[in-house]
Amino acid sequence: MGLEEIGPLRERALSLIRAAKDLAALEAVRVEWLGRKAGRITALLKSIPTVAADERARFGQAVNDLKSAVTEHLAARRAALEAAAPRGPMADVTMPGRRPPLGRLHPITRATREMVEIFGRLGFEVVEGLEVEDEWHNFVGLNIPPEHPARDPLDNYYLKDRVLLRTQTSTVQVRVMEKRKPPVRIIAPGRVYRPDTVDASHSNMFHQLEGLWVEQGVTFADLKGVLAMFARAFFGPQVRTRFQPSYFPFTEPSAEMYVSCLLCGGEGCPACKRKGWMEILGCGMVDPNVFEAVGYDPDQVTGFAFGMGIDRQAMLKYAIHDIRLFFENDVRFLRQF
Ligand code: 2U9
Repeated sequence: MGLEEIGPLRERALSLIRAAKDLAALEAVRVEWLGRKAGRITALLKSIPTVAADERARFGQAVNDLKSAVTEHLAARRAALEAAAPRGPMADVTMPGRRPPLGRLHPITRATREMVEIFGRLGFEVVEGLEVEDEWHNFVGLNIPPEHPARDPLDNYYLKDRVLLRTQTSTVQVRVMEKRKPPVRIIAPGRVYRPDTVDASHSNMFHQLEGLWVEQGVTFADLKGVLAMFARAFFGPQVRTRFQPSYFPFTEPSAEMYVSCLLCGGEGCPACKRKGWMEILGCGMVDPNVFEAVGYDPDQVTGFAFGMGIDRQAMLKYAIHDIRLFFENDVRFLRQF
């Protein structure tokens, strides 16, 4: 191959590079010209020692210039093709948009809102308070004496001396009574904390809804009427209610309310331990000591109070067997509500 042929070769190589439509075509050109084994320019480089001595230097120079030119043009073309290459599949902008998945309410939120709505129809106002409380509002104001087992440091999340995570939302009602004069008709939904060992029916954080109605002339009959109405509205009109004496430091007399079993209707089944009844809440007439603690005159007003676990009611209503499901954030569970 003579010196005079190098110019046309260069034109040919550069036009092939310009014509390469994609990276694969460009790579084919590179292999054809610069391939280590059979590249055309590689062959020319290898032939330099065989060229006549007087021509060799100029020929060698020309071949090396050719190699540089082709290498540079390959690199430039590669950069241009890469810049133009679409990244990933092209979007079809004429397609209808993909609907973003709509979230939904957590079953605890749903149950809470339903309860708030039912008590709202009876004139109860929603009040929220603090999750970090002092001993006075969590125990003393509720007539829970220092030696009461509920105050055991091992049964409470104490943050420091006399400050703890509330174990019941009653603290909210105490605060409202300190601030306002009767009549008071409020419900307090919210989180409470107890260091229980977690299992299918216990969580160290759960939700309560407590209520309080204080006014001149409020009686146990009002308590029964309000709570029976709640049970029918929340669980269904077929539900029957039963009250059974109980004891709480903050109410006197105290009771537990049972509803006819939501599964068997009262016949007796494994869910109600064959009793036909399920306990759903505690209640009672506010203890005079509680009124005195907040500055109400127990000779002037009476009131009733109640408390229930929202998680427990939601489990009964939606037939959920494990309280832990509420707090695991598994969408396969949450999607069902
Ligand atoms: C004031 C006075 C009295 C709230 C009440 C209960 C009975 C009760 C439990 C039910 C299951 C808590 O969620 S649970 O673990 N509660 O049995 N609560 S009477 O009584 C009050 C509240 C505030 C000022």
